[in-house]
Amino acid sequence: MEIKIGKVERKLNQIIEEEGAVYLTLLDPEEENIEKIAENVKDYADAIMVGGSIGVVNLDEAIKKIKKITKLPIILFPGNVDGLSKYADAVFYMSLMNSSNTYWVVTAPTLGAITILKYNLEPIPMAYLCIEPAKKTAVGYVGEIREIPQNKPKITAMYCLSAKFFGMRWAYLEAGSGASYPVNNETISLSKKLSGINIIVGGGIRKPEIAYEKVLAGADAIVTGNLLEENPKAVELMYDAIKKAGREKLKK
Ligand code: 1GP
Repeated sequence: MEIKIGKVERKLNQIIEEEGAVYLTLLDPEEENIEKIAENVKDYADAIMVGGSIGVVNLDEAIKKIKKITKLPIILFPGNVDGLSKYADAVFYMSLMNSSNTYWVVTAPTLGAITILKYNLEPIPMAYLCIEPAKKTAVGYVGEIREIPQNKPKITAMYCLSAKFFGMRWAYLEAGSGASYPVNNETISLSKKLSGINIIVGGGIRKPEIAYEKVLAGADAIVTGNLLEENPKAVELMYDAIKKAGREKLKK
């Protein structure tokens, strides 16, 4: 049986092919100003991720509000089995591979699988890897991680290769939302080189020049969350830097 790649993932792959990188914006469904943030990102994001590590209450309503503002694809980024909504387009179907608790590695995604099928959500298979300093952020605590040190890029890269062998097409190198520093360039480039799968980088990326570096190092997607609460200009500058680096990467 041939495994079919869904519409949203195909679109992301096409942007990566044509523009070198995608910009994903992460919206917290509990955010009071979600409409305002959706307004700010709608002309710059390639897709909107919705989710977070700490419980969700208003997910359906939040997604409906975003949908009124933009037609951008909405990809769920569930922190647990309650992070699913039939109003979204796709879901990062993820395993927190470096958790010490098998619940986050495989049980939570398994418990969510039937709901994903019922809601007709497009699953995008992804390894979720929490890298130093993620332990100091919410995902580190909730996800009971065995934090991967930044000075051991090979460990992250080996997880990415493992993810590829498991059939996952994406790996998310996560430093944690609000991290004091992002994943380093060496980890990104080695992960990309060894696995060849799509590499998403997020956590602690606040400056356009940092996103620029990450894309040149090999990131196929950049995620920002906290930045979106700043002025709308910050999103535009971030977008410009990601696309500029993407174009340069394609020329290489
Ligand atoms: C969290 O990587 C994302 O999962 C976003 O992090 O909020 O630090 O941009 P920031």
